[in-house]
Amino acid sequence: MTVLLHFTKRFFLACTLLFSANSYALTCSLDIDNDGNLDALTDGLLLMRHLFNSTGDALTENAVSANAQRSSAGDISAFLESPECQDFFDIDGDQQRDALTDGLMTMRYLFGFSGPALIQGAISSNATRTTETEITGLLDAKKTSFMDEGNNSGTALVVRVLPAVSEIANGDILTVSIVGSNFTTNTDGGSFELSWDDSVVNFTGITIADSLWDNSFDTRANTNPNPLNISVGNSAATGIGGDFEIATITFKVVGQPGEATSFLMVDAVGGWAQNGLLPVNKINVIYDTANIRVVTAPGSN
Ligand SMILES: [Ca+2]
Ligand SMILES: [Ca+2]
Repeated sequence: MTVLLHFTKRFFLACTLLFSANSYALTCSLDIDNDGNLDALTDGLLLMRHLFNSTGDALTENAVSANAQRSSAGDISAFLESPECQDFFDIDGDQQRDALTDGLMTMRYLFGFSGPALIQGAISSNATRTTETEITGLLDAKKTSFMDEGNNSGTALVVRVLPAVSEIANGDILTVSIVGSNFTTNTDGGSFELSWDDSVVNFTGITIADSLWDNSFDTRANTNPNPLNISVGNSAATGIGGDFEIATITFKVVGQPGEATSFLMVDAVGGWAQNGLLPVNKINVIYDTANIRVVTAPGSN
C-alpha cells in the first residue's frame, strides 16, 4: 500500500511539473485562507461572501483561521479574482461564478453534503455540469489535488480510508486500510471515529498497526461499533512522520446490488497530536472519504 501511495504521488508530481512549465505559477485551491485545512466556515464562507461582493472586514470577519497564511481581505480578494480562481470556482460550468450556485455547492461540499442534497436548487439554467455525479467528481478532484500537492507551506496532513475494492458482492468480506499520508510533523498519536452504513456493510474486525503504535484501543468490543472509535499512541522520541499505516478493518457486505456506503472519519476527543511536552500540540488533519458499491456477484443472474 505504501508503495502504491508513493507511486501515485510521484506520478501526480511528474504530471504537475510537466504541465506547470506552460502554466501560471499561481494555482487556485479550495483552501482559500491557506491554513492547510478545508473548512466550510472559513474557506466556504469566504467564497460565498466574495461572490456576494463583500470586501474588507465584511469579507474576512470571523472567517479566517488562526493559522491562515492568506488572511487579509485584500489578499483574499486578489486571490479569488485571479484568472485561475475564476475558472476553478465555476462549479456548474456555466462560465460564471455565482454565490447561490457555485458558492453554495462548494460550501455544502465542505460541510460534508453528498448526493442530491449537494446540488438541489443550486444548478444554473445554463450549467454544463448538472448531475450530482459530475459535481461531486469535480469537487472530489479539487480536494484530492489540494491533498496531494499540499498547501503553499506543504503541510497537508491526510488520513485516508482505502477500501481494497470499490465494487463488491453481497456476502463478500471487504478489507479497508486506514493510513496517514503526507505527515510532516512528528505524530505522537491520534483519536478519530470511522462510520459507515450498517445496512450495506457490517463490521467484523480490526487490526491496529502495532509495530508503529505501542498503545492503542478501539471500540471493537461494542456490540455495534458504528461509529468505530480508534485511538493510537506512540512513545518513541521522534514520533511518526511521512506515510504510515494506522489500522486494517474488515466488513461483511450485507447490502443488495446497487446499494452503496461511504466511509467517513472525524476527529474524536483530542484529535491528532504532535510529539512534545505537555500541553500536547494539536495538529489538524484532513480526513479523506471513500465509497463502495454492492454489485451482482460474477456468474450470478
Ligand atoms: Ca482553509
Ligand atoms: Ca457557475
